[in-house]
Amino acid sequence: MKIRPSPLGNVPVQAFGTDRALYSAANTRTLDAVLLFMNRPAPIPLRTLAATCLSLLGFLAPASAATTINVTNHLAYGANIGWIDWRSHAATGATLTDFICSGYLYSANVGWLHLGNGTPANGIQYQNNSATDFGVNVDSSGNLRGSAYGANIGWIQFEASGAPRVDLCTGRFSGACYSANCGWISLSNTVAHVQTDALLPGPDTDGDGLADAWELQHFGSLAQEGAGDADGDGASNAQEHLAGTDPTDATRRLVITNYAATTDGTNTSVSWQSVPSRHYFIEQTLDLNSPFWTDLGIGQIPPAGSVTTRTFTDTNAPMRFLRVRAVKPLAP
Ligand SMILES: [Ca+2]
Ligand SMILES: [Ca+2]
Ligand SMILES: [Ca+2]
Repeated sequence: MKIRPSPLGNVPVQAFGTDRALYSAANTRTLDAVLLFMNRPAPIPLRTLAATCLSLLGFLAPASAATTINVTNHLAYGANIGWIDWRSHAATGATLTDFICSGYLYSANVGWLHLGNGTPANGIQYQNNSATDFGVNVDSSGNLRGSAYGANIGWIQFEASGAPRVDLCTGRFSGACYSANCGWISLSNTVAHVQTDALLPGPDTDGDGLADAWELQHFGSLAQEGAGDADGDGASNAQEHLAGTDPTDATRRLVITNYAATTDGTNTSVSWQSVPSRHYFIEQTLDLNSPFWTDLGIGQIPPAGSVTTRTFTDTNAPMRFLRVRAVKPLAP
């Protein structure tokens, strides 16, 4: 097996420029908070109004192209080839977006491994049907699927049998990928694992606040605008983009689906639609005329499937308003 004497020499110069262009195009944007109000039970001493909202947290553009892999947790392991570094280089190491991986891994024993060039032909994900459109994709559940390539060892498959995956809330990898020449490569074991600090949104070339890949996946073009509401469900395209919901499915949006409270309002239960890639906060205010929203005290809530429910107790009050806020844990 040939070992390359100068690994950096294998990294095309073009890859640096491509990555910079890719991640500098996203724009800062704002978002109205309150999306929906639920009917409050009446008459009761404590009147509670529930709402959902989205957070802008973390949807700002990263300062520059760089690997998203964690400084501490960046090593995979193959019994036949040893350690593989996913943070092989600060600029060209592995980078993850909501849709794809790109960049280079490095093994002292087999050299550079390419995850993909970051520019899939269809603008969404690699098709893995040609030598110019290969790479590893990230699906909406965090599964890593596709093919990486090493000049010295050939294709490395990310497929269901090894269940390679990134946790969309923690960034931690699990499972394994497979090389016909080198065997299984574990992304997580008892002494090391790979972890990404962020899932980047990818480019927004038309500057409408919607990542291009997200627009293309859902609409097939970049014609939609953030302020539009393609499925007419009351949540704008931009709001659905932030909440991770389907902008073409009127049954899916960040919305409170069930609410219940005891007559004194001290015991309350709230359910809302949730997605795997978002965490949630329940916030309250006692006055909608000059609302000052505060966390209810539960803290950040991970999703529990397509619907998440929390039951909580609180003191009595003349009235109390609740809302659910979505955040993307791995926003850059
Ligand atoms: Ca866009
Ligand atoms: Ca909508
Ligand atoms: Ca929708």
